Amino acid sequence: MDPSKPVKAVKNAVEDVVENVAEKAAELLPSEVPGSPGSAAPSVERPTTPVEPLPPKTSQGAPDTRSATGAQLGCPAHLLGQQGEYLTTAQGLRLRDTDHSLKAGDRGPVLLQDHHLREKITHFDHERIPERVVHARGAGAHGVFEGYGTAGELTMAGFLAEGKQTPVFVRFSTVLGSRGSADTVRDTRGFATKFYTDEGTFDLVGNNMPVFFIQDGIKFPDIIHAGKPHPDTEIPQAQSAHDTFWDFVSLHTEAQHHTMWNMSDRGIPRSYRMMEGFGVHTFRFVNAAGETVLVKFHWKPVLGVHSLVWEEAQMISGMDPDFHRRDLYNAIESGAHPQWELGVQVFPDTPDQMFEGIDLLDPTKIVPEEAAPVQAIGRMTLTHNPRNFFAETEQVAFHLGNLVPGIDVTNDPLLQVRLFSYVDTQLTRLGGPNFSQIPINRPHAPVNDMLRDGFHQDAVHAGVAPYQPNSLDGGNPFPTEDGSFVDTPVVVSEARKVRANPVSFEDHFSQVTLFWQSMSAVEKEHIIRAYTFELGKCFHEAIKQRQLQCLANIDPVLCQEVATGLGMPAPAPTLETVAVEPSPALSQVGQVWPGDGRMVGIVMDDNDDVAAVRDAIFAAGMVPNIIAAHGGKVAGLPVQRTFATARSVEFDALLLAGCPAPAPDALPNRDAKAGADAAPGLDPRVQLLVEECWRHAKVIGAWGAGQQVLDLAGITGAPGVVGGDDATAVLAQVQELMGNHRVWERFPVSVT
Ligand code: HDE
Repeated sequence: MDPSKPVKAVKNAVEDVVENVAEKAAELLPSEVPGSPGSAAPSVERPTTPVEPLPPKTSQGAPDTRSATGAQLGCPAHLLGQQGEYLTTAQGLRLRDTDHSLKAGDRGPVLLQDHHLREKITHFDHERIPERVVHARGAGAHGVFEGYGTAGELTMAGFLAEGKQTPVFVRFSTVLGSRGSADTVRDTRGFATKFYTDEGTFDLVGNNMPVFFIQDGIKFPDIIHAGKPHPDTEIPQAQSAHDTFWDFVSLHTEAQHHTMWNMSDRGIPRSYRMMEGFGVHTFRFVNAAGETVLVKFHWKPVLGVHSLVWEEAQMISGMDPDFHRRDLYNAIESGAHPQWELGVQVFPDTPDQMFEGIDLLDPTKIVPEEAAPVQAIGRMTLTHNPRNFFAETEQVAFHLGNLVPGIDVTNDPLLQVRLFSYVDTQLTRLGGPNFSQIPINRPHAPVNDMLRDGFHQDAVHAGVAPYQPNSLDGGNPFPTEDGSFVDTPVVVSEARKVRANPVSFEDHFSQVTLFWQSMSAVEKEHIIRAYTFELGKCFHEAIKQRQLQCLANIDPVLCQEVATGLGMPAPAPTLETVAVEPSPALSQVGQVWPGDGRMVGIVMDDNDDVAAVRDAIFAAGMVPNIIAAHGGKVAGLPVQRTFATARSVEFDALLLAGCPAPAPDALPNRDAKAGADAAPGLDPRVQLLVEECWRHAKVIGAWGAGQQVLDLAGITGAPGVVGGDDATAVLAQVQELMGNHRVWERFPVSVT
C-alpha cells in the first residue's frame, strides 16, 4: 500500500481488505464456541500470498484512535498497530529476511552492522515493563456506560445524564499475585473503570469488597509487605495463607473486617462478571447549584454475585490459571456481554460526615444497604475484548484524581494518600510523565495543557508560550469557569497538626460481627473453613493464637470452630460483644439469577445425538462444551474436551447424554485421572467428572443412557440431579436450578 495516499483512500482500501478477509474468516471458522485464537482459521501449509494484516476478531475492540491531545483521527484502530502486506523495520523499511543474522560468511561471526538484528533484539530486551506493585494480575475489556439521569439532582456530572453514552475501559485484577499468577486465588479483586467522558476522564478505581484493610494510606506498604511473599524465600505466591499476613492483621485489628470479607466466598469469585464493585471511600457529589451530598459507589452485576468453592478454586489454579481472564474473554466473544448497574448510597453532607453513627470517612466501615438503599444511576455493558493485552490492559493507568465536574473527593485518609500514589507509580511503570498519551489512556475530551517534553512525548506541540499568562500565543490556553472542575470549598476547621485518627475509627470489631451474622449458614461454613485453612498453614502458634483472640471478639461460634480445626483452645473474648442488626444484602445466597455465558459440559458417546440440546444451550445464552472420548468430531459436532483434557471445574453444570465405556486411552499409566476407582463399564474420567460436580454442588442432568451414570454414581434423585427421557426437558430443569448457582441443600450445614 502506498503510504503517500490520503488517509481516506487508505481507509477505504483497508476496509475493502477487511471485508474480504472477514467474509473468508466467517467461512473458515468452525463453530460458535468461543476460544478461536484469531479471526481466520490457519491453513496447513505456510501461506505464500502476501495479505494485509488480518482484521481483529469482531468481538475485539481497541482504544479510540485519538491524538495525544484527544482529537479523533478517523482511521481504523488496527492501522495504529500494523499496516501493509510486507514486513518492515520500525522505520518502515521493507525486509527480505528476518530469519538469519548478517554474518561474515555463512559460518562467520555476526556483524555489528546488522541494524535489523540489533533493532529486533534491543526491542525484545525491553519488552517487559515493571509490573504493577499491587494488582499486577488482571484482565480488561471495553464497553459503554449509559446514564439513567437519576443522579441529575445530585451531581452535574454530564456522563450520568439520561441516555448519555460514554465509552469505558475496565480492568479487573487480583491484588497480591505477580503478573503470571493464577486467577482463582483467595484475594481481593480490583474493579477499576475508566470513563472517557466529554468533560475529561473519570476513573472509579474500586474493589469487589466495600471495605479496606487500613484506615490511613500510610499503612499501605505495611499491609502489602505482609501479604506479599516472604522477602527471603519469595514464597508463597498470591496467597494470604502465611505467617506474615496473619501476623499483621492480628496485630493491626482494623484489618479484621476486610480480612473476613477475604475469608468469605467473596475472596474466590466464580467470574469477574459475577462480582460486585465498590468505590470503598465516600465521595462527594456536587450539583449545578453547588449543593453537595456524600455518596458511596456500588457496581451491581446483572448476573448476581457468585463464587467458587475452595477445592474448585485450588484445582483451577493448576488446571487453568487464566480461568477468570478466559471467562471474561469468552463471554464477550460469545455475545454474553457482562453488565453492571452503577448505584450510589446517598448521605447528607453534614459537618461531622457521619451517618447513623457510622463514620463515612472510615474505609473499614460499610453503611448497610437496608439503612441507605443503593440508587441505580446508570448501566455499564462490556462489549469488546482488547486487541492487544499489553497496549490496553497492561498500559492502562488509573488514578483516583481523574475526576469530572460534579464528583469530588473527601478527607478519608486512605483516599487522600491514594491521590498521591497513582500518578507517582506510573512514572516508573510506564517510563515517564507522558503516560496519559498512551492510546488506552488518551482522553476523549480536548486536551490543551502546558505539560511539555519528557520521555515518550507523543504530541508535537506548537506555539512558543507553554506558560500562563502569556501574550505570545495569543493568551492561549485560557483558564475558564465554564464547565471546569471546582474544588468544593469544604470548611477545614482550625486544628493542630497531628498524627492521629478520630476516635470513631477505633471500633474494629462491630462490623465484622455484623458481616458474620449476615451470612447464610452455608456461607458461615465456608468462612470457618477458610480461616482454619489459612491459619493452619501458618508456622507460628503465637500468630494463630493472636488471630483466635480476634475471632473471639467477633463471634464465639466462629472462634470455637476454627480453634477446634487448629487443635487449639478457644480464648474468651476481651471485648464486650456488641448487638448488631444483620444486613441480608451482604449474603449472596437465596436469589435467582440469569445464566448468561455459563459453561455447560455435555458428556456424549459416539452415537449420541446432542445437536438439539447444544443449540438450546446456545439459545439460552450459555456455552455448551462437548466432552467425548476423542477429539475431532462426534456425531457431526466439534469436540471441545476429551475425557483426558476435561476437568469438572470448567463447567457450571454437567449433562450426561451417554454412558461411555472406558476409552482406549483410559490407562492409569497415561492419564492419572484414569486411576479413579470406576464402576465397571464406565470411563473412569467420566466418573471423576460426576463426582467432582457432585461435591462442588453443581447441577447434573442426564437422559437416555446418561441416567445409568447417575445410578452407577449412586446419586439418582438426589438434590440438584435431574434425570429423564426428554433431553430438552432435562435441560430446562437444569437451567432453572442453575439460577440458584449451586445446590447447597445437597450438604446439610452444621452451624446456623
Ligand atoms: Fe490501589 N494502587 N492503593 N487501592 N489499586 C494501585 O496503582 C495504593 C487501594 C486499586 O487495574 C497502584 O497503577 C495505595 C484501595 C485497584 O490498574 C498503586 C493505597 C483500593 C488498582 C496503588 C491503595 C485500591 C490499584 C499499583 C492506600 C480500592 C489496580 C499500580 C492509600 C478502593 C488498577 C497502579 C489497575 C492499583 C496504591 C489502596 C484499588 C501503587 C497507596 C483502598 C483496583 O498506585
